[in-house]
Amino acid sequence: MRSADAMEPPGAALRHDWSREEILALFELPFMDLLYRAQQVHRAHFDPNRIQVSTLLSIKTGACPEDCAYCPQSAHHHTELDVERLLPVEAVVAEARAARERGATRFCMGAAWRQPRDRDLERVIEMVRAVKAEGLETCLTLGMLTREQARRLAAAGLDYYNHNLDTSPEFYGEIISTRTYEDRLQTLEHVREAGLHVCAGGIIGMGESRADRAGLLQQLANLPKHPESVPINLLVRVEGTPLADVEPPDPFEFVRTIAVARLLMPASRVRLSAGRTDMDDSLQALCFLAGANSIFHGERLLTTPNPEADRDRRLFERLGLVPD
Ligand code: SAM
Ligand code: DTB
Ligand code: SF4
Repeated sequence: MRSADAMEPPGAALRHDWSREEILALFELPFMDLLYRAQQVHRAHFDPNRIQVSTLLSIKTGACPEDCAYCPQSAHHHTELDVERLLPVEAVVAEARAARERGATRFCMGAAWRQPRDRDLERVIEMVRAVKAEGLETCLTLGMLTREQARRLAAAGLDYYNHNLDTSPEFYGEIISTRTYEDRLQTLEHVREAGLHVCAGGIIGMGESRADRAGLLQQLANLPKHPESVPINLLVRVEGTPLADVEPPDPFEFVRTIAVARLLMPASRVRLSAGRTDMDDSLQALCFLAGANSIFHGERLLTTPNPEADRDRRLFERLGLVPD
């Protein structure tokens, strides 16, 4: 095993051969050393004062056949949620325009599907074309994709596809039973092969161990190519889901996870994703210091609240952060 001290200096070639032990050694560094290293690597690849801003919209909400234990949209759980069919294209475009006016550069559309039907994909493709025409980058998260579906989306001009691994292969079975880890890896392969940018990350705070957090990051970093975007979500605990009462993680452990993601995937955007409403401004600032350089902006994620636009604007001002 290589010790954490024997790592390459910032700016060295990207690696895809991380062992679980090496990653755990990073997690175990004294907090100040870990953050210092993460900040060094961050500065070697990015302007540390700039941040990418995406906005999310749920284009089809709830009644999902999958049983993801964290998710308010699963039909297996009893949450208070207004189920909504696939939105009309015009409604999506209106939301995209509003997001652009609030400073977003990427518009991410999410659907509560196991996988899209080809018929639904037609309308989603229209959405991608229309949102792009508004001058925004596009991202979709629709569940599993076949090779052919990924190709069709790429041909339509889609920029990013989000598909999360969520957790380690070992813990995965505690969270989802209706699709396998291998299914998820296969979708990521189809997305990559189609030439789309990959957005893949996971969720912290589901009762997983540090070894599981290391396992998630190992899977992401050891993909043949690092995802361009790595969302790290703090579980939003929603009443009616099996994870509603899980103990929240130590906030510093969350920051450590961001820092390790930054060290393993130096050139990727690490997104401080769900869970910001449960964080105060200092904790968010620590996440940015640890290497997070992307957020979801706007008062809703897919179905749960996100910080108010004004609060984010003030936070950016106080920290001197400039949206990309
Ligand atoms: N149905 C598609 C799928 O699962 O791939 C796309 C939408 S799904 C809501 C997108 C991602 O949101 C999930 O993979 C999960 O990582 C994240 N997510 C869902 N519920 C969450 C929660 N309560 N807290 C944090 N992240 C959550
Ligand atoms: C991601 O990693 N997080 C976003 C996005 N990708 C699709 C979704 C977060 C969802 C949080 C729960 C909700 O609002 O329903
Ligand atoms: Fe369905 Fe996606 Fe929620 Fe899982 S995470 S229940 S697949 S919407």
